[in-house]
Amino acid sequence: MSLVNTRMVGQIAVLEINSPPVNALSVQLRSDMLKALTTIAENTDVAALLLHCAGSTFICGADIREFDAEPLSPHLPEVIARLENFPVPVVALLHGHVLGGGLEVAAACHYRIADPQTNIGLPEVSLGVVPGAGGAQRMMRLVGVENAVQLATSGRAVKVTQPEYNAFCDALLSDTSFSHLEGLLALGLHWVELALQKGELVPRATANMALDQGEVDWEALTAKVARSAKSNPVPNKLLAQLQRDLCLSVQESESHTRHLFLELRQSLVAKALRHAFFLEKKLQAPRGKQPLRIDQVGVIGAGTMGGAIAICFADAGFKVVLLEQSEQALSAGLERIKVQYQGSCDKGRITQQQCDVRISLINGSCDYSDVADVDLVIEAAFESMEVKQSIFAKLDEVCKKSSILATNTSYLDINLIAQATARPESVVGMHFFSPANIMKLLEIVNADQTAPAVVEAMQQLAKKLRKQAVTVGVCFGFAANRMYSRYGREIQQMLLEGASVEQIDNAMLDFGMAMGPLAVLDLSGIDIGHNARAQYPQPEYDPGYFKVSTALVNAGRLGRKTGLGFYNYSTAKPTVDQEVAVLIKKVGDELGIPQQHFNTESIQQRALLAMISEAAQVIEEGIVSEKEAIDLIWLHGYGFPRAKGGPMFMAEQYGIGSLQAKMEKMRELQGEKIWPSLELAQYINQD
Ligand code: T1G
Repeated sequence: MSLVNTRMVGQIAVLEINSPPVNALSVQLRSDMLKALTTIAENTDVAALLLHCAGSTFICGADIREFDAEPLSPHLPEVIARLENFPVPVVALLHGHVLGGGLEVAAACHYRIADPQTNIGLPEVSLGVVPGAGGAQRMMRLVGVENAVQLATSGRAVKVTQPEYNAFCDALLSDTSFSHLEGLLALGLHWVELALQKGELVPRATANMALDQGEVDWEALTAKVARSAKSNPVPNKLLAQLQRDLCLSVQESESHTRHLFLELRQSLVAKALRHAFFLEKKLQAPRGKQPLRIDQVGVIGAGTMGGAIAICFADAGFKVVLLEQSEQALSAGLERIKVQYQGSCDKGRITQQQCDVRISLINGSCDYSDVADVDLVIEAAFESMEVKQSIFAKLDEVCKKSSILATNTSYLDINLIAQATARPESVVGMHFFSPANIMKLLEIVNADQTAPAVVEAMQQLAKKLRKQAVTVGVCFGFAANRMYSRYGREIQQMLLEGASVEQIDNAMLDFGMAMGPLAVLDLSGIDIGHNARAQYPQPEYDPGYFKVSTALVNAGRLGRKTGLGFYNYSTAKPTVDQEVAVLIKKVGDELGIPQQHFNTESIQQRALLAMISEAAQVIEEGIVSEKEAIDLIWLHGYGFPRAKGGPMFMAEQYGIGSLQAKMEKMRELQGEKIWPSLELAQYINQD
């Protein structure tokens, strides 16, 4: 069955693309488009061609699922050339998302008319490739060199109404302007009819349009792109090529980017970024399921986490009751929220109206009866079992029977919290990551008696909150913090074995982590993890187990909040503090830890090995039901470099043989309990 339909409306040939869910430019669609264009071109009754898409969106790019295989003909540049050189005017009618190859198709059409809500973008770099069919070059002629380069190197989508890009469209269609017409297609057809009557439409190739080079500060642009690209080398590769090719014709420059696109498709970075893309899609909540209704939400605790969680829900349009023990704590919490929103407004991230609306959605209270009718309560109080059990007993008493009771605990046993209620089936973990309104990761903790419908409702809710959710079981630190704690253990062990603080952090920054692990500890507070671990017996088989943190906490070095941690924060720029090196050496000597030489590579390998080892155990114990959850946790919870795909993706690159050998060596050095022998083949793809 063809993925395109064609029909005549008066003198207008309508070519409708219909390839759900996102009209991706698969080889079949490319072929069907070319066949349809050939037929239409032969029809002399045609005065203009209107190209549009059925469904919720225009073309969202090439079919990414085809990137693992050799590219098949017809290739997109053939479709682009046919559209650009079409004998009659071609008008693209745009809605939803116009991304990648979809934007390249639209830019090759002679005119573009759009729904004002349309997003346009060239996200190729976020997939480790570059626009392979002249999108950047044609956009330079439509919206100017700098705007086009920004769009192509950032990978971020923008609204067609954004001033820098509104030259892209010849008209924005909203039914207010044509109230008598039903739907976008009718608006589009009417626009083409009027333009034809006025003789305003002619075939015009974007590639032949003049290029206004303008004053582009390439040096500043290069620095800016490098900063935002983080571990992804592709944006700067594209920038350099576009700068080099500026004086060439679209066709010449396009052939260079095409070559780069084909080269990059099979690169490890592109494979890692594709892995991350499909990971996120695979684990997102299934569409169309009718979950339990959640309109109003209660949040217990207006501290840093509670306030940020309230913001998450208000950002998604939920009414929130924020409950605190005292008026003083409540007004401090509400004030922080106001400041946060006004800050986002002052930075232009939200409008003043959005700011006011979201603040108005969050109502404070010190009276539990105000959460009696909410559909979901999220407890974000002090991390103590006693405190949480008393809160849940109270909630069980006051909340309506259908309310779901969730806890944001990051370590504690949710089964024990649920036992404080008569409705353990309605108790679930909703573990946000700090700052909760920024971090994408959300751990949904499925406790022993949590009802499947409650878990499903939380998965659907996560989508509304624009979170990447993983569903996990109950254990110390659940999946995420358990793995991060194992990574932290290995980091501290390497400190005891002679690696320096700056060596460790620089090695992990070089690896592409968003922050060095010791700088992260200083930011979140060294005492937080220390106090959480203190509630559990220390493992005898691991004498160095977080002994460095213990030593710093005992020395009053809790991190940024005390001005001293692994670094010294008395100056604007944190400095390395010899006192810490002395403290660590003293602990290492007392424990008789054998010293060894470290370099960037050995630190990175050892850290990654620990991540993979703990991940395999988390999968083996069924704490996560899908192994894909591991990489999603690291990418969205701990700033693992996306261009490396995640620990499990990297494990596949390393290969089981070399991993087993490295773990065997560590087991000989540190023992089975720390480095258990694992059947890695069960968890790591080798195909
Ligand atoms: N190819 C294949 N499948 C795709 C796809 C694509 N381009 N985009 C989405 N899907 C699948 C997705 O996996 C999911 O599948 C379903 O569609 C719905 O997506 C030559 C080289 C468009 C904003 O990078 O950003 O063009 O889970 O759940 O939330 O120069 O999808 O149902 O099985 O995300 O409404 C550039 C990627 C390609 C766009 C819609 N294009 N897609 O979000 O739905 S490179 C992109 C998105 C390129 C050219 C180059 C989002 C979306 P399933 P969804 P959504």
